[in-house]
Amino acid sequence: MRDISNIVILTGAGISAESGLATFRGPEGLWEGHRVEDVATPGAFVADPHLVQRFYDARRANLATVEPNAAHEALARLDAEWKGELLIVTQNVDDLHERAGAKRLLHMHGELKSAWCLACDTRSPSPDTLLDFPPCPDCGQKYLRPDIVWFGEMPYGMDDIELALMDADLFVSIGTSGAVYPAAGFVQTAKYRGARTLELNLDPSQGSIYFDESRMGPASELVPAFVEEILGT
Ligand code: BV8
Repeated sequence: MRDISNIVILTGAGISAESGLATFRGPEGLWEGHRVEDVATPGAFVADPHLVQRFYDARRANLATVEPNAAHEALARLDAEWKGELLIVTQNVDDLHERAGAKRLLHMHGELKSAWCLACDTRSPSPDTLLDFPPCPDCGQKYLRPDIVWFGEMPYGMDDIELALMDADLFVSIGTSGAVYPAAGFVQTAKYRGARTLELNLDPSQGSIYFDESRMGPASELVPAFVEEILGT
């Protein structure tokens, strides 16, 4: 881990699993019998807006019942103490990284706590529920949707992510199955540019073959140990 200066970290649902938030493709990966891929799409929102609003209302409400775990806390400590470049790219739409204190953070798939007005295109803090289409705080019209990147929509921050991957000396993937693109392709970009690549995951992911090293186990154990190791260098 010597001569590491620029680090990019990608997190997925697995880092929040020990906080009690369900992952997508684990046994509990369905919601009211719906596959997430079927609910998290613009088509689903047009076809049944109330079903989709209920899906995100339930997950937004759930945030109040969970806390960051040792893995989120360890990344926040790395963020505070790391003197080089660091970018934490999360696929997660929960707010556990920020509640643990992470600052250099990018939500590439949006956030449950943000709402997006389809009338005036502004983003604003989301009300607890969007089910009854409350008025946009900016334009007053009633076209708020969850500020979440659905399948078929362009993830946020791709330019910043690509730039960070170009300069990365170390790319670490934590708690993600490697099932969803373009996030699942970041390891290959980093590797191509000469970065070391490390995976911390409960099980082998679809992208494990691309990593120089894969450590299997719970994030609450692997991530604090990794942060100790990297800060010790
Ligand atoms: C786009 C918000 C293009 C919704 C989500 C090739 C290239 C580009 C695109 C595609 C492509 N092939 C297919 C596509 C389309 C699609 C895609 O990838 N589909 C998949 C299903 C094949 N991609 C897209 O549509 C993306 N957009 O490509 O746009 C474009 C171009 C031009 C113009 C316009 C558009 C957008 C994808 C974003 C979709 N939105 N989330 C919501 O959250 O409700 S994705 C969703 O999956 C979540 O964000 C989630 O984070 C993400 C990935 O899942 P994971 O986080 O990995 O979670 P999962 O349950 O799968 O795995 C958990 C892992 O944790 C497991 O490995 C487990 O072992 C581990 N784990 C469990 N417990 C622990 C643990 N690890 C450690 N400790 C533990 N305790």
